[in-house]
Amino acid sequence: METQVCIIGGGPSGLMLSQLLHLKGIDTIVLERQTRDYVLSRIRAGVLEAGFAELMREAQVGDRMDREGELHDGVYISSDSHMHRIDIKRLTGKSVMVYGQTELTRDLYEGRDKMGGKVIHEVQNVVLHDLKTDKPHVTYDLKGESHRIVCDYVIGADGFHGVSRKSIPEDVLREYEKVYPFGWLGVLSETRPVSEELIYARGARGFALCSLRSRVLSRYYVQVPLTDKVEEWSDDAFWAELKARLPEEVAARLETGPTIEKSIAPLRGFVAEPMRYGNLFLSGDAAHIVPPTGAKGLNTAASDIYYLYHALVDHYLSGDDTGIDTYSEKALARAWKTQRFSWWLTSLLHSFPDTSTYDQRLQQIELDYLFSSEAAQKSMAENYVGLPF
Ligand code: RFL
Ligand code: PHB
Repeated sequence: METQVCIIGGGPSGLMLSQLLHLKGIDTIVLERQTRDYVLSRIRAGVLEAGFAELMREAQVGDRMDREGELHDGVYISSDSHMHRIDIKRLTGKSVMVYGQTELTRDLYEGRDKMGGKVIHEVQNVVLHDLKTDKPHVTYDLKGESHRIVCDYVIGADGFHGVSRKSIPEDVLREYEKVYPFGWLGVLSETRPVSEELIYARGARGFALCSLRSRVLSRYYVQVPLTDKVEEWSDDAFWAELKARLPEEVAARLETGPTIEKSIAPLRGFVAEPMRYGNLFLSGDAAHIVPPTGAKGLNTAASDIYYLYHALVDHYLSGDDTGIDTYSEKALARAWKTQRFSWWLTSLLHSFPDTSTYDQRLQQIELDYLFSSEAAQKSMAENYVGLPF
């Protein structure tokens, strides 16, 4: 088989790029290891930056998001019993869109189906070849048969555990990593959200987050030690811990019920450089991971796609390779800024084991400063709503 752009990974970044390029007449094939149902069963991100929502509309898959998603103009930060609202809309002129990754991925698959996009599921043993040449190729197995795709460019959109990043020689790739000494235990429950806007809560017992997917579906998280096992957390224990970390008046109105999903995700910051090797371009989690505080993971994947989309359109439609040649530099500059923001918000709101009293006081002072300074709030708001692409 032949195509112009072979995309490894049918997660949100791979599908979005495929959809956008198709609309400009550029041919792509997406190779995905899992079934579609499996990809759609993953509960992940929930908050989209304004720029991402715009990209969904440009990809002609934004209608349901605009109908069912919720625009949020602010976010709460609580510290023990004190609640402070950061007025994102007033400070930046923009809002964020609350719309789940599951829904957005479903919309992208439907968009691909409608346009006859080529997405091949359940591929195995994907191997990238000749990346330094003008005609790289990708081999894979499907139902016991071997296949080969010849292309101009390979896009590594295959997540943190994919093959693409590992195809870059060790003496070229540099990796930067920060592993946090805790994880997030998250649940989804068919209950009315405790707050119309998200609450990021810092408390003596650790961090908690109140988020939502709709008026009747809540998403909550609590910080837990890495040694905790999800099976050891009963629903009752989860609700009790969440309540203990929220301001009393919020805890008092928390609606509880059976959880329909429960999982623990470790927190990590990771960046791989460069994001280009020959004619392979990495995007999204294949190149960088952030801790979920601040909801930047999926949004940073989207900014990579924005740069790649424009770079490839300029190459194919105008013969201009500037975007291709500057992709790694531009994407990394923005990805590092989201690392900084996620690290800052994580450091501000979590309890760190073995922390000194000096560090605890500094954390409190940093929060006091945020609550009292318009400039500090503006800085937080501009990062939360999304830095420009
Ligand atoms: P994805 O979504 O991981 O998709 C990559 C796709 O590639 C496939 N794949 C392969 N396909 C072919 N051959 C191979 N060898 C392959 N290896 C892998 C995989 O099956 C998959 O379908 O990466 P993408 O598209 O870059 O999107 C990134 C986002 O998914 C990610 O940044 C966010 O979900 C991160 N994240 C969160 N971000 C937020 O902004 N807010 C959140 O609340 C949030 N929660 C989370 C998260 C990530 C999690 N992970 C990765 C464990 C919660 C979790 C549990
Ligand atoms: C979520 O709704 O899953 C969510 C929201 C905000 C975050 C992380 C996760 O910072």
